[in-house]
Amino acid sequence: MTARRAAHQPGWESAAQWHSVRGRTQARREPSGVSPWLADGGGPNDWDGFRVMAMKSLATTRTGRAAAAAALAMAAGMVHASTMPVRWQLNMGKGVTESAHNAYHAHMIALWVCVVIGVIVFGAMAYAMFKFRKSKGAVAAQWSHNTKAEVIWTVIPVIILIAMAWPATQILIKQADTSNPVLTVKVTGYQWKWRYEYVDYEGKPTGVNFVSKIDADSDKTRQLKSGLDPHAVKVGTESTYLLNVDKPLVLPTNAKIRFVITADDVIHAWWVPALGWKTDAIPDIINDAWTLIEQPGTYRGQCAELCGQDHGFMPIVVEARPKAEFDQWLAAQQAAAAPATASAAPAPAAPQG
Ligand SMILES: [Cu+2]
Repeated sequence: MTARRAAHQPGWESAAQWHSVRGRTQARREPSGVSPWLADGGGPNDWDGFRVMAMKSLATTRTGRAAAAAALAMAAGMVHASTMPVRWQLNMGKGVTESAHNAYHAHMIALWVCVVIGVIVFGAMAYAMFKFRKSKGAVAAQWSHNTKAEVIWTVIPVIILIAMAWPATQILIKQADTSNPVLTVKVTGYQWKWRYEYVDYEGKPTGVNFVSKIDADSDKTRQLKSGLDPHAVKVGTESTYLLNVDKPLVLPTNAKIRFVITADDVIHAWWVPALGWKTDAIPDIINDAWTLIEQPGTYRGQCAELCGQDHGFMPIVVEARPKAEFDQWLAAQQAAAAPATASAAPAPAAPQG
């Protein structure tokens, strides 16, 4: 890794300026300085406070559409930023969906249970070692079995495990229920790109279908002896080397989206951490999953199954937009696709990378 940016983060003033200059849609793609996996992130950011501020300004003033849009965009950027890993981040991200929150909470419960058990067990050990040390004249007891103690130290962990498994199972059952979606998207993995088909939306087929592959900047930079600096691959100030695509998967917020996931050559896995799950994409098998994205934003992921030489070069980008914007986008895609499907042959289904 090359030298990283120090703790400096762009100030909110500068982020605000940037957003208001670049406009809402672009701004939403902008992480406002917090880095992805690779990059040179900074320390903790006051995202939540700023989101509240942005929302308040939107809710109370309602004057100046540009200001409101900028505030929303900054809020979105912030949510986005808070979903991306930052340097020295130890805990998992909270994500932007109910599934992600559930996973986070289950993880935190398990973590605290482990912490309490660890404190009790190691505390008892430390106490025993100190209190009953040889130099104080302690003599070891000679018994080897104590049925009562053995029952206790078996039953207590069983109760703890059941207490943890019960809510976790509820979460898994909920996560498996893909019924009644507003939108169904078919995701197909190829070496080394993704195809997204908007199978139906609000009960109607959409005909929208495209391939999403690594962006040109990352692709040029990754070539052997390209001489290009991966840290120079950016969207705004966000380092997006190997984390950006030519065409993102655009999705509506606050709508249940069902994914049917498969592959056309080898096994891939579709994974966007902010959504809270990953699902294998297996040839001849359809797996399904669902999501409901709570916040507009750009959420990045990658193929999570070793799928060949370019496995590391098939990123995923989800762009979540409010329903009205999504509807507009979908209509534009349909309009663009209509004449093309009438006159041209369909795009090749399984191009080689
Ligand atoms: Cu793959």
